Amino acid sequence: MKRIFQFLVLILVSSFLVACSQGKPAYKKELQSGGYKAIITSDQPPHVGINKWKIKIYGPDGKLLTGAKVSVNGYMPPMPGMPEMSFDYPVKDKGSYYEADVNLSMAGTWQITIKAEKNGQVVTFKFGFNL
Ligand SMILES: [Cu+2]
Repeated sequence: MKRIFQFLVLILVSSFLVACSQGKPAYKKELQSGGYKAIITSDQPPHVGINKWKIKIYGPDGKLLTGAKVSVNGYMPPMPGMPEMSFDYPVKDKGSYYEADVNLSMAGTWQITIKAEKNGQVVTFKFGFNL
């Protein structure tokens, strides 16, 4: 009887853990700019290498901004013995979100600029972090 109980608890706990890990992205970043909002999510926290970011953009009306031309740039300021670096990452339009392969090639300070353009309107989101 005790073993059955332990088994049931184990199943309960493990299914809870699975549900948690599926529901919550490892990385989430919310950005605001001129009434627009961008939400970045990823299965992994920022790391050296290719970071797959899902980017959802919302207009001032709160609705998803679809069909925009989105660009993502990563910039690293100059370091001792190293010039500045700037990369434009590939971005795919996935319908309800945009997917960017953000290649953070080394540890250090990164500044990310996300631009979305639609019908002549441009919105720019910026943020930075240390890797
Ligand atoms: Cu550097």
